[in-house]
Amino acid sequence: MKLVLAIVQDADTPGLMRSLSEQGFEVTKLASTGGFLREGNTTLMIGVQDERLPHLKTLVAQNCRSRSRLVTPSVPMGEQGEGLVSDPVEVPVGGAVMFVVEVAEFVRV
Ligand code: 2BA
Ligand code: 2BA
Repeated sequence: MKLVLAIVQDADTPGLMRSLSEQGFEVTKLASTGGFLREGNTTLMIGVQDERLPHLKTLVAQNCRSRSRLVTPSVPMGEQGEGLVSDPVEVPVGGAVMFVVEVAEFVRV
């Protein structure tokens, strides 16, 4: 068994949760925050049998799309040179980031 930690964008979460549920995957949903953008995202914990892992990855890929966000880098006061005044930069986000971890034991008491 594997534990998949999937970090997905909030906008993709309802569709992905629906697909996972329809396909019989069990999921726990956590509200999370990206360390770089400091914006909300969603972390899904999915305990899955090894043979179903490829199917899970396909569903995540189908439901999560890449978007770009404009971010204004913060330049400390007094360090702004001519033409360097915090031009927004485009940052790609997603589709999704997945960590796949070996599960030593799955216990339900
Ligand atoms: P954030 O940390 O808010 O990052 C959002 C996007 O900003 C990232 O998209 C990446 O394209 C960019 N980014 C992140 N850190 C950067 C940096 N130091 N310099 C330049 N650009 C940077 P994704 O890679 O698709 O990641 C989406 C979210 O997945 C991240 O949100 C974070 O919550 C999580 N994540 C990604 N990689 C991770 C990792 N190695 N460990 C834990 N969480 C991770
Ligand atoms: P929920 O997903 O809200 O599920 C509540 C209960 O509904 C489950 O209890 C189970 O009896 C039933 N259930 C869930 N998915 C089902 C499905 N596809 N078909 C039929 N019945 C289903 P528990 O098994 O005691 O799980 C309690 C909570 O633990 C779950 O809440 C979920 O948050 C988490 N969980 C359980 N197994 C998981 C796994 N493999 N991966 C991630 N989270 C899991």
